[in-house]
Amino acid sequence: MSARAYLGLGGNLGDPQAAMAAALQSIDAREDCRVAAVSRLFRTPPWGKTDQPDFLNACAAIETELAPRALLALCLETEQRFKRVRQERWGPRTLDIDVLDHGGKSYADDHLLLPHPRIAERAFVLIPLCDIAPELMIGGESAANLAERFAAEPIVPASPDGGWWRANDG
Ligand code: PH2
Ligand code: MG
Ligand code: MG
Repeated sequence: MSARAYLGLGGNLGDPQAAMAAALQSIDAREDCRVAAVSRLFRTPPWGKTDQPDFLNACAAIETELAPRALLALCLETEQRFKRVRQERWGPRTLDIDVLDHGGKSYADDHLLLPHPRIAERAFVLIPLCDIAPELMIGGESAANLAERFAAEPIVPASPDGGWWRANDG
């Protein structure tokens, strides 16, 4: 039984676009995962710890046979694999992949809470998510409704469409 899951990707160190693209290609190459849709890339101001470079962020829809915890494990493995620059001591990161939602279900264990509990606070997640899943319900509200509050945020498209992650080796 496959489920539609949503991932949030980001990075602000090294070449985050290349790291995110390589990560999505490797996930798509698996038998048990298919990348079904990818948002545009967005340049986003740092959230939380603000004295660090802007991030690039995107969201992806994955059709997957993996259960929530197995998908989390894949995301963490993939982060490790495509981190090209040594992690600095605070904040900045080359590649972060978060599970946002898995089949619209609630899930909780010691390592994973779904839907991701901070989506509604994060313009850098909601605005990319609206490219691919404006109707996705998060805590009783659609991604599109939640994103309206962030209309004034300086979150700028950094690619014309969602094709930025595909290999361009012809
Ligand atoms: N990720 C963080 C902390 N802050 N800010 C933006 N704009 N984008 C991120 O992906 C991000 C962040 C920790 O995962
Ligand atoms: Mg994160
Ligand atoms: Mg993370």
